[in-house]
Amino acid sequence: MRHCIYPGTFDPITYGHLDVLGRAAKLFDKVTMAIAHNPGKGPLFSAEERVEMIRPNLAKLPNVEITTFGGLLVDFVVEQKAVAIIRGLRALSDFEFEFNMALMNRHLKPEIETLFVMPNEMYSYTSSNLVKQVARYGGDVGHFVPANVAEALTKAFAKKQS
Ligand code: COD
Repeated sequence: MRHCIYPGTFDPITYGHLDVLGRAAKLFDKVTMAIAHNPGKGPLFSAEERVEMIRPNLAKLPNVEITTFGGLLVDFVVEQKAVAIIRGLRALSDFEFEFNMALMNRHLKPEIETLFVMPNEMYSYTSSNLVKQVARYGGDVGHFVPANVAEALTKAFAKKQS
């Protein structure tokens, strides 16, 4: 069984992430979405909240599982008996960070491949950070994230202001 890991912070998940996930699910027998706790990034949502937000959006992808992880990504990939890491590439600006991370992961575990997937170009300017900025000031993010995520963003920012 060909199994890959799609890791990220996903704070929050966007249609761009889901586009990449759908493409990976067609290529592999099994995809595990791995939500990094990533406290260093100061996420708006806890890892558990991110999982709960993503889960309803996986209904049409029966070969996708979701979980959280801490520690080194490559250790998690080995523990899961997966063969590859999937990452999304939106534009040239993603390249340097992704290139360095892929080479470091290869240095740590040469047997694990990193594969890059391009989302539909309509998502090339979507990012979790921009979505959060728009939502923070009351802008409509419905074009970029599923309805349950837009709702969670509205609630999270309302709570921060109160
Ligand atoms: N369209 C398509 N892809 C997108 C979009 C979009 N609109 N937005 C983002 N993406 C891609 C990103 O390029 C990335 O591939 C993926 O979606 C997830 O993005 P993020 O931003 O949610 O996730 P990151 O980049 O914060 O994830 C970083 C990791 C958690 C993978 C990394 O920090 C990690 O591996 N941490 C564990 C510790 C470790 O092993 N560190 C050493 C790594 S060398």
